[in-house]
Amino acid sequence: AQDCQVSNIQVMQNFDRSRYTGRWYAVAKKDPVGLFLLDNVVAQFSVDESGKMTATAHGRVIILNNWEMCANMFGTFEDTPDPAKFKMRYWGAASYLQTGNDDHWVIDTDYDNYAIHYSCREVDLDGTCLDGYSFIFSRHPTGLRPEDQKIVTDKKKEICFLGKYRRVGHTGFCESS
Ligand code: AZE
Repeated sequence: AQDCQVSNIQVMQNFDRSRYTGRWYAVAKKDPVGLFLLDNVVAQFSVDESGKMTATAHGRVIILNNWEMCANMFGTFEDTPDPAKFKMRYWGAASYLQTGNDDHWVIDTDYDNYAIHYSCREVDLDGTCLDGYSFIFSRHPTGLRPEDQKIVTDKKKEICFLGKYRRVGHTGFCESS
């Protein structure tokens, strides 16, 4: 079922952005090339009065000369013809943080427990993803429920990132601010 073509990746059917709102804890991530959120990653999704999706996220980062800090980030989402595929413009509360415009796809979610996010930044000449990142989110700071683990593993395989994830720790580093 998986030929690893970015254009063939199946996303969430009938994605309901209002059910996706609220707090999500990253429990695992696949990193892109370059600087990235290290751990303590928590995202908060909202839908405004006009129906547009926005999000905030924080996470521990190390920038410049080994300066460790909590990155407070903002994202706005541009809709596409597929309700589960967005373009995300993002920036940091501080100017020295990262800005970008990434794909933001919701691969699967049950809205109440788990969500699988995918973003390919660079598609290779053969149609596979050359540089991308992905978050596994949970509604529970303690991690995924055992009954959701197989679903998540199967989806990691479908998006061709199986074996490329690291666990995301939550130590409270970003909770003080
Ligand atoms: C995401 C959840 C929705 C909101 C945002 C997200 C992504 C944020 C980054 C941040 C990178 C920051 C760095 C700072 C030095 C997908 C978690 C904004 C990719 C590297």
